[in-house]
This record gives sequence, C-alpha cells and structure tokens, in this order.
Amino acid sequence: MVFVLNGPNLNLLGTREPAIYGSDTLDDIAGRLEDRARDLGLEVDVRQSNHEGHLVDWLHEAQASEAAVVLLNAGAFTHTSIALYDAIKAIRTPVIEVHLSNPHTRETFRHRSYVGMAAKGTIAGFGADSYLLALEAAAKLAKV
Ligand code: CA2
Repeated sequence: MVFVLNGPNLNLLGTREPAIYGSDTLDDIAGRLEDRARDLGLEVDVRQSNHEGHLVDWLHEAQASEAAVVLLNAGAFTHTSIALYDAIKAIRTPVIEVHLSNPHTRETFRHRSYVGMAAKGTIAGFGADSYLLALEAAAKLAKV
C-alpha cells in the first residue's frame, strides 16, 4: 500500500490558480494514480486534510499498517511544520515529498521545507505528473 497524503487547500485543486497548480482536481490525480498503481502491482490510499494533526496521525498510521511508502504533499505545512518533520523522522516508512509547483522558483518563504529535510527524496515542479513520478519512485522503493 502507498499512502498519498495531501495537506491544506489541495481539496481546491482545479478550481483556482491553474497556471501554478494545473487544472486537474485531486480526484483526477487520484484516478491517475490508481490506474498506474494497478499496472505497477500497487494500491494507493489517497487522502487530504486541512489539519496538520491529521497528517501526523496518518504518517503514524502508515507505519502501523506497514504501508510501503508515503507520498506527501503537505501544502503550506511543508514550510512551517516541525511536527511533520518529527513525524517523518519517527517512522521507518520512506516518505517522498511531492509538489505540483517548484517551490524553489517561487517566494522565498517556500524555499525552506521541513518535509524535505526529513524525506527520502523530493519530486516537484511537474504538475500532476509529480505524483505519477513519485509513484514510480515508490514502486522502486517497494521493489514490486
Ligand atoms: O506546489 C505544491 O504542490 C504546493 O505544495 C502547494 C501548496 C503551496 O503552499 C506549497 O508551497 C507548494 C498550496 C496548495 C494550494 O492549493 C490551491 C489549490 C487551488 C487553488 C489555490 C490553492
């Protein structure tokens, strides 16, 4: 199982700012991930929350349920959350940081990533394809 965890405001994807985030909704992305996961012999569990603690709980759940990998787009919590940094450090499950945009080409407050400091790796800047590329990396980590 691959957990695909999404943070604040990503429920609004596809409705605003398509120039930055693309026009796919999170449901569209989930559908593409499910299709590719099937081909790879994986399953995905795609979730979204606007609440930091839910993301922390789900990281713990990933470990407890022996998920193979977590893909994490923590939204703006990426740049603020020591709780997410600690949670990623606290679990053995590898976490791949995912972003639609490339935060390094944007405002300086997006250049620091607490998630990236703890994650196995980062894929950013490819729009919805960032998630698909991260799933390919997850398949290699899961050795399927
Ligand atoms: O590029 C990404 O995936 C981000 O994680 C998106 C976050 C942003 O704070 C990060 O720096 C980079 C913001 C998600 C906001 O999503 C929206 C969706 C539709 C309309 C407006 C915002």
